[in-house]
Amino acid sequence: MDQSVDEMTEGVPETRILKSVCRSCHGGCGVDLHVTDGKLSKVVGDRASPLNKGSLCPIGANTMALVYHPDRLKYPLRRTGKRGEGKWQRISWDEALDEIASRVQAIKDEHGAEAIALGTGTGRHHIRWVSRFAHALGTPNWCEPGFAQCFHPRVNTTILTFGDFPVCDFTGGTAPECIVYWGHNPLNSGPDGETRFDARESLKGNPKIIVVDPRSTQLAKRADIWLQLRPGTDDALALAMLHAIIEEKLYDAAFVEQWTHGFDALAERVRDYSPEWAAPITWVPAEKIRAAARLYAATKPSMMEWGCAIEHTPNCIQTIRAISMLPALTGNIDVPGGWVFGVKGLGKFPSLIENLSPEMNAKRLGADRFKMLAGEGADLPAAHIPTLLQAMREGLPYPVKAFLVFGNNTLTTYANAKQAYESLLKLDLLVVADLFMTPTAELADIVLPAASWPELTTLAGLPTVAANVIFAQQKSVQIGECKADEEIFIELARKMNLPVGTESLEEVLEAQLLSGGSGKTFAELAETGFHKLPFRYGKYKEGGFKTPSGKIELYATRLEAMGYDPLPYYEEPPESPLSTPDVAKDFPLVLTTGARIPFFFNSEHRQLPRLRKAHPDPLVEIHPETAAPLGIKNGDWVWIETLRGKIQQRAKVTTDVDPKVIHVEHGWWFPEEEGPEHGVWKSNANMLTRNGPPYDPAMGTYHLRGLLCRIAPVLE
Ligand SMILES: Nc1nc2c(c(=O)[nH]1)N[C@H]1C(S)=C(S)[C@@H](COP(=O)(O)OP(=O)(O)OC[C@H]3O[C@@H](n4cnc5c(=O)[nH]c(N)nc54)[C@H](O)[C@@H]3O)O[C@H]1N2
Ligand SMILES: Nc1nc2c(c(=O)[nH]1)N[C@H]1C(S)=C(S)[C@@H](COP(=O)(O)OP(=O)(O)OC[C@H]3O[C@@H](n4cnc5c(=O)[nH]c(N)nc54)[C@H](O)[C@@H]3O)O[C@H]1N2
Ligand code: SF4
Ligand SMILES: [Mo]
Repeated sequence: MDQSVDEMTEGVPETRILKSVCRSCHGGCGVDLHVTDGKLSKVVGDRASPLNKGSLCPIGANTMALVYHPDRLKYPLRRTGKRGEGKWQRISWDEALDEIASRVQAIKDEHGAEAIALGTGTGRHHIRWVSRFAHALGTPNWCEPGFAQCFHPRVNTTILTFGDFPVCDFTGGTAPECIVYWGHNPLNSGPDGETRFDARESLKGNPKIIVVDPRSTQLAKRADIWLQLRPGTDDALALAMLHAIIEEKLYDAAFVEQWTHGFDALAERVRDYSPEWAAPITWVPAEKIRAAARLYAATKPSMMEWGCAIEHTPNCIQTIRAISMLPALTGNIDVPGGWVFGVKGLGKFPSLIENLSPEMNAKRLGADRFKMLAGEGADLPAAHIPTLLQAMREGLPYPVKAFLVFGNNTLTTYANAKQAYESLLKLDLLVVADLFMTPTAELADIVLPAASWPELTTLAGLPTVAANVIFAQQKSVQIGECKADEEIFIELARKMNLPVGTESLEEVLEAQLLSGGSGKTFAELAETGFHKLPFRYGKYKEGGFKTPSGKIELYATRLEAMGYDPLPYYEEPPESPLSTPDVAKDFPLVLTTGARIPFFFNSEHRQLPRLRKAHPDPLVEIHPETAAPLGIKNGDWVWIETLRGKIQQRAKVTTDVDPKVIHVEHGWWFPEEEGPEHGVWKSNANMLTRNGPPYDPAMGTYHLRGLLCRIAPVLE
């Protein structure tokens, strides 16, 4: 019997599909959020999205488990017991925001706005809102553990070298002939400005591959040349490759002549940095370095895929400078299939930095020393974390009394975790907004429940900074009383009667769209979820590069003006077999940390059952020749110890690392273990790392990869 359509659909719940973008990593995969009867019913990849073409990685595919996790924070909480005692009282948003507003105001009145610091995590949807709120409050002190250690060193360094931030040309349709993966494993990391799916697709044309990595990754196994260097010595390797390319005249002479500044000075600088000089430092044979230089220079177009490993040692600015000169000397700049410059689909975000007086800007912690992090050399200046922690602990150079943290698990991702802990304990006010009760949130006075990405509306532009694809993020559901960080900032600014920063979210988003290149309103963008802007290559040919000389500055005049060396040079990491042989006697192995795990994002996702099942324990990689004499077998718990402390991880005995190298995973805590610590001291890589000087002279970068350690079996 025939049924009417109305009869057939009666009782069937109605599903709406909202276009959005996954923000569980930096990647930005387009998604369809299915909403049925007010609940999120399905999250699937958007086939139309140019960045993922319908795919989702394991983390994205577990979004429902994140959104509806029973342990999500759902209401604001006020501490009732002693700090860290784990006693909480549910309060209303009004009470929470009133209390934060009045306590922040009291600290500001007594100690000045600079006594209030804001913290956040890497590449979050709200990262720019954190600095905006800080500036609206009048404080220059906001920070993010990646600013001196991740991505921003590359952004700031390339801006002064090339006038803009280069990205790999993934969406232009030209396959690269050669790809260099330098301290970077995008098949696992869904990294800054691309998705792991772009990375996979760029391999389809079967390019030549060069991998610079101390570990034999999937890419290293597939590589034409794998340069297995000693952790922390990337700069020496890059300088030696530059030496070989210049000495053997493998560079693009016409491009260099017309479009670079300071070639002769560079040639002079790298004269002594021969592959033979680099071999004992890097552990890579000289002939292999030359072979890599030859293959790289001869194969075009070529992409330089670089990652955060090059930013995890002091002297990172010069490392980045040296590596970035490889594409520059070979003319792989702004060409199809090479490095390109984005088209800025979004206008500049209103950071409100103009609200700070020059005197207040100068007070930013670290601004006196690290001008590329905290001063005039930074695209968006941020405070230097070790200096900030000192200000919390010792009140020097001035006291910091309040820390408002929006999306960072400080105890896991800051170097020297124990010292970070001691610093937080000295605060008068700690506020943490997060999805879960992390070990850091456990130390707070007030905990705020943050909305996760499918629960909020905002804009995203990717690749980050370059943004040739822009996305609308759309709120699909409301979980408990969770609020988007953006909304929390606006409400706090209004409660505190701040002179700026009180506009509505809609006003800010529309203004940013209007001043970008897309011509779209938010509603128009939301219909398709994303918009791809047309690309143009060789833009520099019209007006030159946006540097003082109009050319690519091999010799960086802006670095020179800030008082730093305008040419790259090598400096041995401050703790290493060569620089501290005394330490190496007791700690003979070289430690590297934090290669990305495909199932977790930094310290997140350990509570999501399917992801945790895929990777239940923290793993330390040890070569069989190193493990055997100590009686360590695959799967055993192992002590890893440095001058700072010791932790346990489970042994993965593997020939993928050099016998002298140990790799530990980062970001570990155990949400299933009892609070307030939740096992944060057991396997935390940052119990091992160091955050003391010397830092990168321009960026303040500290040391996460290439330290000294020893290992021992854990005896039951
Ligand atoms: N799934 C997932 N994705 C992520 C993250 C995550 O936690 N999980 N984190 C995000 C973040 S914050 C970032 S910065 C990116 C990072 O992502 P990537 O830039 O890809 O960096 P990593 O995976 O940390 O490290 C890449 C490689 O560096 C190697 N390495 C270790 N020490 C050295 C060294 O001294 N020199 C060189 N040349 N190589 C070294 C490691 O063996 C590893 O294979 O990923 C982002 N995406
Ligand atoms: N030893 C070692 N340490 C490292 C690294 C390493 O390789 N080795 N890598 C470094 C690098 S490159 C980086 S970028 C940093 C990363 O450090 P961070 O980016 O600070 O990462 P997490 O500490 O994991 O903090 C993320 C927190 O944000 C919460 N969160 C997620 N979404 C939201 C949201 O929308 N709103 C709010 N309010 N909270 C949210 C999560 O639940 C989690 O607790 O770590 C650095 N630390
Ligand atoms: S790669 Fe990143 S953006 Fe894409 S689905 Fe995975 S977590 Fe989400
Ligand atoms: Mo990062």
